[in-house]
Amino acid sequence: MIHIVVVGILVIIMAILTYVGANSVGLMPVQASAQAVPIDWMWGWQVVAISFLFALIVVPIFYSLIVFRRKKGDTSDAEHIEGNTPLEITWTVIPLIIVVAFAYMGAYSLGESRRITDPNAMIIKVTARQFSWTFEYPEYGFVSNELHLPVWKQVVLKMEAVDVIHSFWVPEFRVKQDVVPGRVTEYRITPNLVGSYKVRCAELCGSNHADMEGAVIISTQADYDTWVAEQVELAAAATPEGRGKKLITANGCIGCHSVTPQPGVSAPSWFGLFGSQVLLADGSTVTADDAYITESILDPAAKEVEGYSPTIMKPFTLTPDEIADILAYIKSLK
Ligand code: HEC
Ligand SMILES: [Cu+2]
Repeated sequence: MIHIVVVGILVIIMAILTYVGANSVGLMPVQASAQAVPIDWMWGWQVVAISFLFALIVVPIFYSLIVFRRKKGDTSDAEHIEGNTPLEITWTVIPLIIVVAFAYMGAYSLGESRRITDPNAMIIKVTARQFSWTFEYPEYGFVSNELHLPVWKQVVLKMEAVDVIHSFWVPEFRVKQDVVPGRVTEYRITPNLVGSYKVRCAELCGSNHADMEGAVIISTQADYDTWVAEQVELAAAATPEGRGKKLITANGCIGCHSVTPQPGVSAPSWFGLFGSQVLLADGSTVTADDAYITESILDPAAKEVEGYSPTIMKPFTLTPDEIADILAYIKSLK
């Protein structure tokens, strides 16, 4: 009897030490989503159960090894015990209760993590491929290889893979979701902690699976808005119009021309120019099409616009690509 009391006390001490030790090594990364709360709650109880079971096994083993060691010169056999019904019922029923309780807690925390749904959640499209992630912001029409999210705003990721099965996993968010070719899977999260995290692929997907990472940045609404504005600007600058707009500034065209309905300083406005009828100095008209605009840039004096001096604008030497970009920009002015 005394042994059972001593072992019981030792088990409790060992369980507490294991629990404190397990918690102090930081088994989990920081909690960065509202959905992580119910998951961490369940995980907390699992650490309690693990610590107790560990102590329950290890303490009796070491206690027996030390206290019931065979004495020197003792060659007798140990006592033979066969069957103990109450003990067998106990060690079947208690684990059964624990397993059923954890099954319930698992279902409950999964439900809790999905219950938090905001009908106005922001939607972002995620594409997974060997071996990278891309994020499309349909609201703004740009694509990024970093996932930026404002804190405390729910987001729904609509995810699709182009090749094989991947899995979207940000440990700090706790939730994980497979990304499957030919099917759109959803991942709903409410980030709640500003910081930089990483998305990893959690489904072995090929030779560089381990490098399939992407930056996930949770920022304040203001920082997020700044980033969105930058991306919108970058995306616009990457189009032919965007490049054309840069070229007309770089070449000084807007020093004379204007892009609003008002005429420029000493030259016609480009607003609504494309497709319009331009009155020339000799009284004839010409349609402002690709050919006319191209000619006007390369050889401004070829056709004299009524009311303007043909000698003000010097011919420009621009590559066909640059002219195409400028044309695209002029066409967009309407
Ligand atoms: C120094 C002032 C000046 C600059 C700089 C200048 N232009 Fe002009 N541009 C004019 C004037 C003046 C006219 C009209 C005279 C004419 O008939 O040739 C004109 C005419 C044009 C026309 C025909 C417009 C119409 O309404 O029919 C186009 C197109 C044009 N310029 C494009 C450009 C581009 C592109 C650049 C920069 C790469 C540029 N221009 C730079 C003064 C300028
Ligand atoms: Cu992958």
